[in-house]
Amino acid sequence: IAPPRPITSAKDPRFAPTLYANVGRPESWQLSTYLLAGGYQAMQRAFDIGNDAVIDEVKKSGLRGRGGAGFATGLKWSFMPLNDGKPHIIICNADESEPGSFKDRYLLSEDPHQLIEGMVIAGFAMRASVGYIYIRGEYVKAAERVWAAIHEAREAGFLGKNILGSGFDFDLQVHRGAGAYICGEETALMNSLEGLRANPRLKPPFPAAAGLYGLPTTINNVETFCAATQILKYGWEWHASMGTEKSKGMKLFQISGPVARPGVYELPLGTTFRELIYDWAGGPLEDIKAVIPGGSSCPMLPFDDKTLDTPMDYESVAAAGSMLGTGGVTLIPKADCIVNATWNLVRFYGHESCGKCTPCREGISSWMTRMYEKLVRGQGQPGDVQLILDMSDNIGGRSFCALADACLGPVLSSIKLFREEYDALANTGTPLYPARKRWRDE
Ligand code: L3W
Repeated sequence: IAPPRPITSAKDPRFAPTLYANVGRPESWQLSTYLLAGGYQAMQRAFDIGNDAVIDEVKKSGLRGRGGAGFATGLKWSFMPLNDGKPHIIICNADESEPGSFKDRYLLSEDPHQLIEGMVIAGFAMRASVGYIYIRGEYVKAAERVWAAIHEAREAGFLGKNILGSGFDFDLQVHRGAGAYICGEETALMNSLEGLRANPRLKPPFPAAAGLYGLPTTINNVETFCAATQILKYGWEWHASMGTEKSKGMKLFQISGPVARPGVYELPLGTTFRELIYDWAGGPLEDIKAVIPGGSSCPMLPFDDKTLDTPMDYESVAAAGSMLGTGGVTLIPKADCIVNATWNLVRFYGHESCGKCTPCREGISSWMTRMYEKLVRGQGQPGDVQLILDMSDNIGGRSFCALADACLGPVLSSIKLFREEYDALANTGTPLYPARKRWRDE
């Protein structure tokens, strides 16, 4: 299929989304609509070129995992053992729960066949016989749409035995979570799928060596599987022609906070924060002081020219002192109390900690949460900010999984950027800016 013309800039008038091409179209989630838009041709192409060529194609495309870590997808797929005689499993991590991330939700509910096609392609490449889609419990409509699409795909012969006469057998199951953020951590997700408490497992072994039920398993994010569909549809060269040298392709960026047009924007990796915030999202509605670049666990950056001119790719955001994560950009208003805004996130992580390891259970769920509560209630004391920093020293890098470190992202960056707001609360009990009303307070 002739690829859409690559987009090199957010100002490019040839803007042609692919991942979100069907989102917003009438009945976009139905098989008939998907087929009219060229659906399931990528899968046929995968069968034509063969398993190893599919992995090679994904490697050459430069696709990196879209769930937050940015790990090379083709490399991850190539970790799956060959001819080991064991059943292979693939899992779609659709437990999107990171504050500021809401891109997968619309892929699931508006274009479930794109995901199904990507999972068949991945399953074929990695010699898997079954795939599980683990959907965040709150995404009720998305789960219903995905289930309905699976039934349609089965009836049409796109899932099941001997798909389209290829000799490849593959089926999908949906599993709904029950509202716990930790289930998005890949090893906790596998425990949850097995019916166990969702505690993370030690890595290594990585899932490709011992995953679900101890079998070779590969877990990818929803957007990653959908990108694989587009790569097989239009070819690796098309994908590799967009983005930057090390961060290739299109990405779903999300923007929330006081902007004119919050939402999801499909843009090339390397688009600057300025282009996203001003050209696409219509600009801020009030003065902004900080930007969370990629989901709440990514450290805040100051809202200044340097940040605005930073390209949103994995390397540039890391060089600026944060992470691209899921591309979930959140703007924090100048007139909002930063301590209260950070407390909102600390409460989230404290509530979502699984409690397995001491640094996270005692450090985040208990001490950090209580310190912030004390500060925002005006009961702080001089020395409290230093105590938070000392606690962070004892938590950072010492927890079993990334959740505790994720909480320290906003804590440490907000203290570094806005120390005077913390000191004012700790020393006088009065915030420099009044706190915004937060839904948790209601
Ligand atoms: C084999 C090796 N496999 C790494 C695999 C690993 C995993 C992937 C990435 O966290 C981040 C987190 C959040 N042999 C391997 C290997 N792998 N080395 O590669 O691994 P890792 O450990 O770097 O990251 P992770 O545990 O997947 C994800 C950040 O993303 N994040 C995301 C937030 C939450 C959501 C959500 O709710 N949807 O995305 C935002 O920034 O903080 O750092 O598959 O097995 N040697």
